[in-house]
Amino acid sequence: MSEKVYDVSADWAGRAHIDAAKYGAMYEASMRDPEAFWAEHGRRIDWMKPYTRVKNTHFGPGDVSIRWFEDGTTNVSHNCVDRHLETRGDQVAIIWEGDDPSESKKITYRELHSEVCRWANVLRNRGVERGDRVTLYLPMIPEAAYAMLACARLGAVHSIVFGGFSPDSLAGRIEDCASKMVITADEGLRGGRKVPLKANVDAAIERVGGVDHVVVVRRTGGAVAMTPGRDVYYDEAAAMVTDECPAVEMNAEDPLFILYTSGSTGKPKGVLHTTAGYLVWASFTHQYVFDYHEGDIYWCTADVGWVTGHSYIVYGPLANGATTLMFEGIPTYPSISRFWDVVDKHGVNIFYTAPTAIRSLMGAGEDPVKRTSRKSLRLLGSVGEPINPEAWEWYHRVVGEGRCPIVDTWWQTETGGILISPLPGATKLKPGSATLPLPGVKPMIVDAEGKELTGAAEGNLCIADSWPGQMRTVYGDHERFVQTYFSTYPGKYFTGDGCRRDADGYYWITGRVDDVINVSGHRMGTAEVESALVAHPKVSEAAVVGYPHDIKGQGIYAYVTLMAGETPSDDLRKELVAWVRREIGPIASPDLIQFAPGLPKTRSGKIMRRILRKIAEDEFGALGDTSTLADPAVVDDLITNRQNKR
Ligand code: 6R9
Repeated sequence: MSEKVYDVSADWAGRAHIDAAKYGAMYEASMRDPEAFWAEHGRRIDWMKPYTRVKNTHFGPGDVSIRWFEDGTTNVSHNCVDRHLETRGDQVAIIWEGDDPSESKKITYRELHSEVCRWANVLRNRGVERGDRVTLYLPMIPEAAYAMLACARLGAVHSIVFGGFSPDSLAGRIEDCASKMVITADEGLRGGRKVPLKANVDAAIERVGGVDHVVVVRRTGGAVAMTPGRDVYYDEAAAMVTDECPAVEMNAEDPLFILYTSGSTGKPKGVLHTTAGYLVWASFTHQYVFDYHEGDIYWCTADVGWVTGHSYIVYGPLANGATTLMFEGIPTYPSISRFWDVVDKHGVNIFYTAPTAIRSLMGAGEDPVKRTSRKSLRLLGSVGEPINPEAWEWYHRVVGEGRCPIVDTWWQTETGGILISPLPGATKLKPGSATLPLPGVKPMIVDAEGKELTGAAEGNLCIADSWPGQMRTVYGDHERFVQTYFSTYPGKYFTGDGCRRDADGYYWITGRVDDVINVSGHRMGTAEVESALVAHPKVSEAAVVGYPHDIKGQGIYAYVTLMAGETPSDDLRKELVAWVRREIGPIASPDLIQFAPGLPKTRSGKIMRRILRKIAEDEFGALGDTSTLADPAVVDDLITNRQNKR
């Protein structure tokens, strides 16, 4: 816990959209009269038919339904593209920086319009209509943004699957939302290595039916199998269509996209975001949190496969007419200075990344940073997991040379955009704290029984009322939405995060309190990894927990009980890691596997994860009450054979 406070500098307070007084007034207005506040701010996007109703939201008990601007109509693609043509048609919309530093290009808003329309026509010619689901499995190339905006233009609902997911994971997501079309590339390129995207799509489609069309972008030009009648190269299809395509008039509450995310139980949930509220939230938060001004070069290093890429590479920045940088590669290729080389090459002013990247670069020392200029940088951002004060200070002192404020932005796939964050011209910074709620956001800390804790307190983080960017439902399963988010503490949205509020009202997120682990800023459900492990023929039982990891934040620790007759070995460990990578994807690889003859269970057979977590965390003295264990001896064995002892 750091007690250091960084004041807002005078030039920031003077130049920013929002200073401390304005933040206070906006926050107060948004709490006093949300209707009036959002009636005003909803106008930041273009409407085809203006709304007359602003907020119609219910958190239960009973009715859980969330509607914003519900009688208005608009189109997201119009807002991110067409409406900028008159004022900034020749301004760069997207700077693309390839995996290889020799490859980069700039796409103006006028070119973006032409590309998006062409894409929309290719999709429409293959039967994509309003409401249809389209799965995207793409590398970080401009075509990812074109395809997203083309779906939005037609009113189709995109579901992006991160390119690091396995064919099985992809198949599950295609099936869950019944996509008839998949958009992919021949191969991806990351850190000089090829990713067989099209081959993965083929393998996924073998497992699920219903996909009529696969559109393939040529990225590497590598040879891939093409199924006649089903598969088409994008460039060949695009040559047959025009670059004019009207944007379909959509209702504010029509679905915009589905994004699958891991929870504590079951398979990943299809988080559903809708049209207008989402876009208002993405653009409002992008402008104010990053203090975006006309002409700024803005770079978010996320992948479009995650929500950060949706809201802060594509929708928020483009709705604001910004220049957004899209990076195909990784921070360490071809050298560990790559991030800062790209900053210098394109004159980046605003830079937004994840703590795990900062921690891994920190490990290589200051020289790779210091041999670059970085004088264009004005603001730094952090997202995905708590940033430890050491990494914060390094980011501030070394990367930002002490002159750039850091916005530590707390939010979730479910929230659509940032909810708790400093505003750089308004908020004093405390390293490690996400600081204060944005206007329109009402955080509440509750104890285990759901009682609200006021003042300085630590407990579970809920949000007491709706904001426009909130998810609307779990695709195809509204009951699961209600159960997951509104039943633990009835009448409140429960985030799944633990949180402390200090005497200044600052929020410090302490991490997940459910069975979700956060590996390098990516959410992983322990239940998913467990079910992958027990699917292996030699495994009888598995329990997975998180443990502190210097670079990744949390690592994946798996306790595995083998079938009778199987012998533990390092080879089997490797085999199980490879198995999980194949089942879910590389991001789910267990870091440590401990073979355990038995798992600690209650007499009724429930695995006592609390004990497994403590052992993985090396806190043997704090196992708590073990009197309900069916067989206390298993704990001694677990401690004796703990992996990676410190
Ligand atoms: C945007 C995103 C959400 C979970 C969230 C929390 C953790 C994200 C954070 C943070 C502390 C921050 N998280 N940002 N924890 N400080 N600034 O990451 O969405 O992938 O859904 O993850 O990530 O635990 O609940 P998502």
